[in-house]
Amino acid sequence: VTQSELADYLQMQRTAIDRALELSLKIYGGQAQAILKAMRYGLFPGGKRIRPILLLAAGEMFGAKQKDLLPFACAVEMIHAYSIIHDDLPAMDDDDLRRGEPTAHKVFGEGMALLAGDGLLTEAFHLISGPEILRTLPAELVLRLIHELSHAAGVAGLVGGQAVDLESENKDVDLATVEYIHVRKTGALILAALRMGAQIAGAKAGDLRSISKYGEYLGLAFQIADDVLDGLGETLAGEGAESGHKERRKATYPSVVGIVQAVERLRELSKLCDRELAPFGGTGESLRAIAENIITRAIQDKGRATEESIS
Ligand code: GRG
Repeated sequence: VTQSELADYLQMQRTAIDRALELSLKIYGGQAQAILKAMRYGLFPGGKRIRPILLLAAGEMFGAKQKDLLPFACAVEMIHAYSIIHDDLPAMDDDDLRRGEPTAHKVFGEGMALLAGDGLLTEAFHLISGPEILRTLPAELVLRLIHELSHAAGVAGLVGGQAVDLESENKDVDLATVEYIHVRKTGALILAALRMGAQIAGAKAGDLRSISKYGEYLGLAFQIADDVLDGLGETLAGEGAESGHKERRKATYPSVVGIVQAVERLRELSKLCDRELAPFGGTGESLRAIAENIITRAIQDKGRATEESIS
């Protein structure tokens, strides 16, 4: 697919996800309006929506209907939104800006931001365990999906990765620790999204294994690409355009192995993603194009900068 076809595809999926997210919070009324406003602030306008898009792409690739996938896609995005709200709090990354706008605690106060994150995390599981889901999917499958998602969100995933990240601040860490953090803090939810989509579609065990491998490579590549694009190998985390005043040293791939090695690792991960998708031929095209878009953008950007500095 061309870049413009991919852009259209991503936009179409984003529109479907946004609509489903809107509807999922409409069920609450009355006194909960203040907390709902803070939760919605974390969700809208949102970012790239890459995790729910990956869930839809993996599910549709194996023939699932979008309407069966959407609640799970929303749940994944709600967990992402919660993690961002909490990550921005003064006790964590202490950021004033997110996606160019004031962070949730700057607008609603720390208490309400904390609750908005708690609300989104809880709502994610409420949404995918409701009676409407059980009308279309077998309870055993739904239970497995809930188990996988909570695994990715918990100590084995987001929370565990974030904890080691917090402990590693301002310390010299090795590459193994950086990968440990990335795989959990960033990779786990990406992997879970892909696996959930494939399982809702009833993908065969071998196909699920390939998608999982692709997910592991993409999850790691996503964080390395993010750090490479942020130039975190050269500057202190938090010094970037978004926050402006924080001076904490963060464990990143480029800061440990250097930008050239980080870009090399991205190239390697890109090949590995392609290798896992090759057996699917044209059916795997959306996942292939998404990986290429994430990885190649960072390679091109930094590759150019590095070549210029060498020559
Ligand atoms: C348990 C109190 C408590 C907090 C936990 C789990 C957690 C907070 C934070 C995990 C955090 C985190 C921010 C991971 C970073 C992953 C990452 C690369 C985020 C940026 O993702 P994008 O680029 O963002 O998909 P957009 O803006 O597109 O949504």
